[in-house]
Amino acid sequence: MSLQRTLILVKPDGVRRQLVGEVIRRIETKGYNISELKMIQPDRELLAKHYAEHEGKPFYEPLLEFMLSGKVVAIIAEGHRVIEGFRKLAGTTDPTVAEPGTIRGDLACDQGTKVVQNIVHGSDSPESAEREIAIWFN
Ligand code: DAT
Ligand code: MG
Repeated sequence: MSLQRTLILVKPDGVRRQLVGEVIRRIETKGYNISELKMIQPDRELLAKHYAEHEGKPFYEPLLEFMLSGKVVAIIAEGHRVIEGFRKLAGTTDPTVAEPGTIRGDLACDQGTKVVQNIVHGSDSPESAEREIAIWFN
């Protein structure tokens, strides 16, 4: 068994809607271990690094504005295949069509905003996870 780490964020919509506990509950009951956790108000510089891959896309500016709109809970979760496992728990990007049973499918829907607000972020590969953990937890 090889331990893997992933970076999970409860985004400002999740914090505003008091879903932090619900997201943590789903991570823990699935069987993953939370090794670090903090609440922070990210600044633009941190978010530009985190979302560098999306720079230039039509939703990039709305995405940064949304992520700047409130506090975020940053979590490092550990477990065997946790990157894949949390992405599955989160559901697909568009919450309107995310499967019921997933965080996004159960707790969010598209509100017609310029950027999709979907409660959580989860790293998508081991390389992204290590890069993102370094950004959020120095
Ligand atoms: P994910 O968060 O599922 O990894 P992503 O990395 O492609 O998705 O995009 C980051 C966030 O940007 C995503 O959670 C919601 C928003 N987003 C992505 N694609 C979008 C689109 N086509 N229109 C509006 N918002 C979008
Ligand atoms: Mg992504």
